[in-house]
Amino acid sequence: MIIHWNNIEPGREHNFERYVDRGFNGQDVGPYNFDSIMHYPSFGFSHNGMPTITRLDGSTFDWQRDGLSETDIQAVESLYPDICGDGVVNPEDGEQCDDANLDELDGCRSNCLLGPSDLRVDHSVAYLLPVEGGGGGGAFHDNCPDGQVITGIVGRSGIYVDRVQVQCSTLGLSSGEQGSINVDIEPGTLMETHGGGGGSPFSLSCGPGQAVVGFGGRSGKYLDRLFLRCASVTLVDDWETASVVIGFGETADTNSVGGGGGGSFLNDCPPGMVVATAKGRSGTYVDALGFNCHPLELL
Ligand SMILES: [Ca+2]
Ligand SMILES: [Ca+2]
Repeated sequence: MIIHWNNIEPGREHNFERYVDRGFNGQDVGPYNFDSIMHYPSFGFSHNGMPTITRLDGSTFDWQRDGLSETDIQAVESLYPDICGDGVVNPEDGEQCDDANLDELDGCRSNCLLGPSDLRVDHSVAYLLPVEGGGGGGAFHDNCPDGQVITGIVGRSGIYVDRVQVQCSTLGLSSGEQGSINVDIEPGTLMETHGGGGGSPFSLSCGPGQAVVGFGGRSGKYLDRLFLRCASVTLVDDWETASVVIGFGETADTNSVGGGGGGSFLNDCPPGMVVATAKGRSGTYVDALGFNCHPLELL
């Protein structure tokens, strides 16, 4: 191609210098590429409406800004042979996969590591927290449906906790910003009510993205007082094992409901587990309440 120096806007000539003119050791890949996304159009930086660049035969051309040309890609690959996102798996560069897309949940993440497609509660493993309260009333057992965890309790309370109803929520994953994976926790099944109609209504609810990981309060013959301990569930990249793992944020307690009788208690799930089962006894009041903790599992 030919550079027409007289047509270039004064002060813009440096845009038309070759790397050798600027004292750099350059490297050419493939034939001269008019179709490169980096190429100026014929009238770029013209100060007089005449072309600044033409082909050798004097013809003009437009620029191409739709995407990388084939030769552009070859040039980048020759400079950076192991690229995550080029669709080629380069194991020697630590890539486990490379599907060249931004879908983080199709099994291959945009950082070229294998990734999860779903998050579930493993009900086959349970850690039983104590049942707090007395032995009156009839037993109940609330298992959140498959894939759901407990995120709150609504009910009624006065000097005791009169009634409880467990809120289960679904767990899911979605692609987040800049290659991250979001854990989505959305209200799911509201379980059956247990207890009587005394007292006034309350709602104890974990914050967005949080699940119950413990409970505290006071108890004696009945469940006197109750609060829930919540933690946010996140996915974090573990660079040591080159994988994504489940992480838990700091815990936060809900406000507490009920009276001041009985003795105080506080029961936490082991690290890494969340509450997905409630159990207890109820009649006129909630006589007793406890929970089971279960591990979360990435699929
Ligand atoms: Ca690659
Ligand atoms: Ca992908």
